Amino acid sequence: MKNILESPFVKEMIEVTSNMYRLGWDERNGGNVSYLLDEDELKEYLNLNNVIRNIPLMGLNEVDFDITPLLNKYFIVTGTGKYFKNVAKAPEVNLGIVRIKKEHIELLWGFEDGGRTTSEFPAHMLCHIARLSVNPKNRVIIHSHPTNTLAMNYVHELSDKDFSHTLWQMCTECIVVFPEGVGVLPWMLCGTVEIGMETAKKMHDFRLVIWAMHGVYASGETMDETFGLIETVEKAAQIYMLISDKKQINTITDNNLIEIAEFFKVNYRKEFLN
Ligand code: 2HA
Ligand code: ZN
Repeated sequence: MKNILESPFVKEMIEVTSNMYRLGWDERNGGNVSYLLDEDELKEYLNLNNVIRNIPLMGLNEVDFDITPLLNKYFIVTGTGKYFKNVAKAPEVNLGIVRIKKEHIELLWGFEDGGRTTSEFPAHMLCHIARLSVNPKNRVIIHSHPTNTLAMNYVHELSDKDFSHTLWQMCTECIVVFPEGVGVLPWMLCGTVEIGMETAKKMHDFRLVIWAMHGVYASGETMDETFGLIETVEKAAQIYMLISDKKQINTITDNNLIEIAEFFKVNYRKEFLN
């Protein structure tokens, strides 16, 4: 068996959580990450017949929604109550590798202090199901609390169209990075299946969904793509927060946006232009 602490997926989890902590996006136990793993790759590091213990699905039951699309799939995921700050120094305590079953999840590695998967596990699983239905290559869901994106929620209209349009105008390349725009949910109670369902609905159309006054849910085929998406939205929101109370004399016009999108050949959401 290879050493799991040297595996690319554990290293990527450490890198992404450390970066998000250092950027100030994930204070205390804020944020969570889940990453769909390839069984053949995982087998090189773990005996998959060795179940350490079962963990309840935490709000996931057949009445809530159908977990079937994820049955027997493997995820590495951050733990409930765990701090991103601590993942690098104790990955085997702050992270877990689980296999999804109908009635519970099986812990195969990690959560060594008796911990369990993030309280946002229902939302993560619903988002994986939604993204896999539109892109079978999707593997990553990240929830985070990026500072300027949250700040912007307090001072900007929260419709998908208005919010996306403003973000596109804040940096020239935004429309290339997220041509579909972003989805925005109103303030809702977190940790529930309901917010997970609403997020998943929007994830059919957008890779990134904002939870107003709370944070973002982002998805992607790789850790880099997913992190880069949050980073780009956050950068745009930062520009907005730097300029929105100042006299603005220049802008990126809708014609400019069309020009960029056409040059880079991206399929942007045309109804989000004015
Ligand atoms: O898990 O960010 O929304 C900590 C959170 C919950
Ligand atoms: Zn949160």
